Amino acid sequence: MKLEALELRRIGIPLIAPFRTSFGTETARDVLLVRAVSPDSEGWGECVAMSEPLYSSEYVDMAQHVIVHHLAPRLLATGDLTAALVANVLAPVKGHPMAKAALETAVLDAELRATSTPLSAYLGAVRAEVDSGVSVGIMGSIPELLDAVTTYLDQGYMRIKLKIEPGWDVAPVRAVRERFGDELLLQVDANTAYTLADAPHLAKLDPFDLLLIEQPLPEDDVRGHAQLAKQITTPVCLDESIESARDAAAAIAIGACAVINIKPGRVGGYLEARRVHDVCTANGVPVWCGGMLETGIGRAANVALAALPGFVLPGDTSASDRYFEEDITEPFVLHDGRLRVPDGTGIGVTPIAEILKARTTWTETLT
Ligand code: OSB
Ligand code: MG
Repeated sequence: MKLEALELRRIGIPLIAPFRTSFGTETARDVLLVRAVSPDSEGWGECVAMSEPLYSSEYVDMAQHVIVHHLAPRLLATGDLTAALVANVLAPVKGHPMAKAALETAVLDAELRATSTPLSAYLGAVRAEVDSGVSVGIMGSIPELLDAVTTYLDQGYMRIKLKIEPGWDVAPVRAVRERFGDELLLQVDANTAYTLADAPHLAKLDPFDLLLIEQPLPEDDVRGHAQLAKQITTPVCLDESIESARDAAAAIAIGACAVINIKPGRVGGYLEARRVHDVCTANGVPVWCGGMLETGIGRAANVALAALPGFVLPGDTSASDRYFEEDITEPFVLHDGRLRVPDGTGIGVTPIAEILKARTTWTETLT
C-alpha cells in the first residue's frame, strides 16, 4: 500500500484507581495513538510506552520523538509498504520496540481492513474468546488487597496476579491463598525488584503453589533467572527480559524460564510476538498475553493474539472497566471470565470520535 500519512495523537485518560508496581504508581495513562492512512484504508495502533522510563527505557515523549524524527520518515519514504516490511525498514534505528510496534500495528490494521481480514484470523487464532486474568497492584494493607481480589473474583476473573516487591510478597500471597483457597489460579510479578541473593527468600513462596513468578530479577540477568529456577519450585516466567524471538530461544535454551509473558509492544509488534509464540510452542513453553494498561485499541489486538494456540494461561487481558471509567472504543466486557475476540476486520475496533476528541491533548500529521 501507499502510506499517505501518519496521524499521531496523544490522549489523557485517568485510571479508575492508582496502579502500584515495584517500579512506581500510575494514576493516569498518557497514550500515543497512531493512525496510518492509505488511499483506500486506515489503521490504528497504540503505543504502550508509559509516561516515565521505569518499566523499560522507553517513555511516551521519547516514543513520539523517535517516531516523528526517525521512524515515520523512513516509512513514509517507502513506496510500496506492507506490514511485513515495517520491521525491516525500521531496523536501522536501534531499540524503541514500543514505538515501532505502534507503527507496525497501524499499518497492519490498514492492510487487513483493505482486504477485510480480522487480525485474529491473520495471526492464526484458534479461539473466539480468551480467558481473562487481572493484575492486582501493591496495596496499602492486606485487608485492602483481599477486598480488591474479592471484587475481581466476583466479576469473574479466572486468574489473579499479585504485584510484589521486597516487603510485599510472602504475606500478601499467604493471605490470598488462605482466603480464596487452593483452587485459585494465582501468580506474582516482581518487575525486576529482587536479586539472585534473594533466592532463599523467594523460595518461601514455594508452598503456595503459584502458577509462576514473573520477572523477579533485572532484565539483563537472564542467567540469574536460570540459577534462581534451580533454587525455587515456582516456575519462572520472563517479561522484561524477552525483547525478541531470539531472546526467547536463548532464555529457554539455558533454562531461564518455564513460561513467557508476551507483550507485542515489548518485542516490536504483533509479527515478532507471533514468532515468540512460535518459538515457545515449538519448545513446549506455555505463553500468556501481558498487558500495559491499554485502551480498547491496544486491547483489541492483544485479545486477537491471545487467541493463538500456545496461549494456554489466562492473560492480563482484563475488561475496560478494570482500567477506565470510559474507554475510547466500545468497552471490552467480561463474559464468564472471558473477553470476546473482535470479529470485525483488522483489529476490529475504532475509537469513538467524540470520546477521542474530548481526550486529545496533542496531534500532528506527518506526510
Ligand atoms: O509487568 O506486566 C507488567 C502494567 C504496566 C507495566 C507492566 C506491567 C503491567 C501489568 C498490568 O501488570 C497488566 C494490565 O492489566 O494491562
Ligand atoms: Mg510483568
